Amino acid sequence: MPVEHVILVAGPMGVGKTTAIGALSEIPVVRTEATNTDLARNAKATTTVALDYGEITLDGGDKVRLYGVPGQERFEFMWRILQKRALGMMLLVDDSAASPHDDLAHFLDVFADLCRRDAVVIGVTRGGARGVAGVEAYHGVLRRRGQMLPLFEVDARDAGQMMLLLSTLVAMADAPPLPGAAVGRGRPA
Ligand SMILES: Nc1nc2c(ncn2[C@@H]2O[C@H](COP(=O)(O)OP(=O)(O)OP(=O)(O)O)[C@@H](O)[C@H]2O)c(=O)[nH]1
Ligand SMILES: [Mg+2]
Repeated sequence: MPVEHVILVAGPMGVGKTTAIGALSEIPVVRTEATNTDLARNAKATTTVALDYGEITLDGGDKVRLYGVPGQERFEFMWRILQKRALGMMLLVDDSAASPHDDLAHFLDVFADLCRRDAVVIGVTRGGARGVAGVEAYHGVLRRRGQMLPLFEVDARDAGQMMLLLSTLVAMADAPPLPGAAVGRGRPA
């Protein structure tokens, strides 16, 4: 019988969360944009101030409710509440930001509940320039933290790439834990 899943899309301000939900959703995204009052952090004109919402039906008929979590730090209380009821999270990190490795570590700390459940996939946006070495550096961050989470370079505007992230997450949630596995459930090559 088809079931419903809640999946969060999280990451720093301006990383591409609303864009990613728009790329995936089969309904018009319910957007909650307002004028950005934190121009020092990010020069974008508007920012998400409550949850963005989109929906997608998977091949087997399961419905995914996608919630875009506002990226500004002042919403951190909301992040902590939401992760309790989510099946998993797509965490986006902007490779062109000032300190993207610290951003990754910070979000993995805040969403520790989901990480403990191995229910997180990471998408690195605006990469490209640094190529394989750039991706390897993120794997280094995860290794040092003892967290083997799937990580992909993505363009949040690309529905196919975002679908790969989502499918990976759903497959991880469906898979039984590996016997004796302390961390992670494998990652793509
Ligand atoms: N080059 C590039 N641009 C992107 C990508 N994803 C989003 N953008 C652009 O970046 C800008 C910000 O994207 P948003 O989707 O609003 O970012 P957000 O994470 O929802 O931002 P907040 O809600 O303010 O936290 C938009 O102009 C997008 O078109 C990406 O993967 N690559
Ligand atoms: Mg947004």
